[in-house]
Amino acid sequence: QLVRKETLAAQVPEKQKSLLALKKEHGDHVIGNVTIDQCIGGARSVKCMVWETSNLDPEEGIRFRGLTIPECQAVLPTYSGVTGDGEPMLESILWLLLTSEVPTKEQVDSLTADLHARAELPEHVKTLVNSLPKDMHPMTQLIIGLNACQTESQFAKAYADGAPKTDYHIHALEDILKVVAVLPEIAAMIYRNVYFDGIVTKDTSLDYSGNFCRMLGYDDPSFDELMRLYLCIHTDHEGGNASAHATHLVGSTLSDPFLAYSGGLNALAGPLHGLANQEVLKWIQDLKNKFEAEGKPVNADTITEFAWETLNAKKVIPGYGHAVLRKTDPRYTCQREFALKHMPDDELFNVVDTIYSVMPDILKEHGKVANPYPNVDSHSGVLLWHYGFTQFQYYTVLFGVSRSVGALSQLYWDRALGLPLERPKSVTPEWLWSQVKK
Ligand code: FCX
Repeated sequence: QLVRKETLAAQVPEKQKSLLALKKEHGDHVIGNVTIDQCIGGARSVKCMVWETSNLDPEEGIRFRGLTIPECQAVLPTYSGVTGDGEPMLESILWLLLTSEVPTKEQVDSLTADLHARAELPEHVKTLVNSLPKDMHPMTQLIIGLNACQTESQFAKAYADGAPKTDYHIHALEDILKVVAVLPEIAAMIYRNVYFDGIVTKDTSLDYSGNFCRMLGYDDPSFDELMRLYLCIHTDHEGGNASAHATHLVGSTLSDPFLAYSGGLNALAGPLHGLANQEVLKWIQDLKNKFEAEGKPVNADTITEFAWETLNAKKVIPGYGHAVLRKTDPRYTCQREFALKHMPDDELFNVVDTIYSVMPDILKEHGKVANPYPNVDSHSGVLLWHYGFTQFQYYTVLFGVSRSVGALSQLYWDRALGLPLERPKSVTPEWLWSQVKK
């Protein structure tokens, strides 16, 4: 209620006016040019998308509405109610990304209640998710579950009923909050079905993250804090990453937020993107198994040997490198700090730390990688593993729950600002040759 009526909708006219003025008065101002390299090479650094909610600097990393991760940790409401004492609540960051304002604890609590009230899954979705084969990848199950929830779309209904385009953002917001609310429900059903007894137990006296942990079957307050951190830092990474961009692209056709975010989840499920977090754990397990079988310790030398085996086999080191970042990802750093605080002696944390001490030099020596430093996926798995959450095939689902918050906050603004159908120009190789042979 607060997000919708008192803060968010009131901001729309001003922002519409500003973007319109930019387009009208400076529409022909050149902000870059495109090389053949960029055209063939996945459009790296081509500036062709507006993104309200966050910005990624190659050196500094992500800022959510202008705030770095440490700044978010310092100012956003926490579950304890004491700002700075513990991790920000997911609802805090949802509020920030949607409205660009730092919420009060009271505002955040109202959003928690709102999300809990919207969380009920339709019966047909429960039946469908329960019928899925246990050996189907959890991300595939999540995507099927979310697509099936599309029956609830108020945006699709309003469009079919002839809603004016000036109202699209109002209907989109209803769907956006519904998607954010139902994702943990679908995700918990999948986890409990695939690995346990299928029973999901809620506790809506808790916040979004705490309740999600109970539904997954965890009741350690320290794990709740990890989930809060995890969900906050994975929300948004500006617009060009594959999951956010896919959501934005699909949404630009006026597909509703359920369908648009399902598109984003499909992109997240790739190993060069969100699936890298499961790949990191697999890489570490393979490393441990190999050297344990050979009677060797896991240390800097054996990690170096294993890294070169991976690179010489023409495979990537999961969790390292980035299309934009050129320094250690601050999402890695804050997870490392969490580990130093909560699990300094954990065996796998120490393996990850040792990998960090040798991998940048290995990748520099390898000579191909633009960024030899770790990204977010390099650290997230070992934190979950510490709490007994060892089912690493599932890890990307947690990323998927979180990314909805950023990609869909932006989708609200896409509709509020009336951004058009996205349709860049492709060119043929022959046309490219014709340009250089002129
Ligand atoms: N290990 C080995 N080789 C790597 C590498 C890595 N970690 N990272 C990049 N390279 C290789 C590329 O494959 C490419 O090789 P090629 O010339 O033979 O095609 C070359 O180095 C140059 O790539 P680069 O410009 O550095 O990186 P890109 O922007 O093309 O790709 C990703 C960025 C993230 C895809 C790449 O670094 C990678 O594959 N990393 C491992 C997977 C991973 O961790 N993904 C998660 C990223 C992120 F945090 C997220 O979205 O979740």
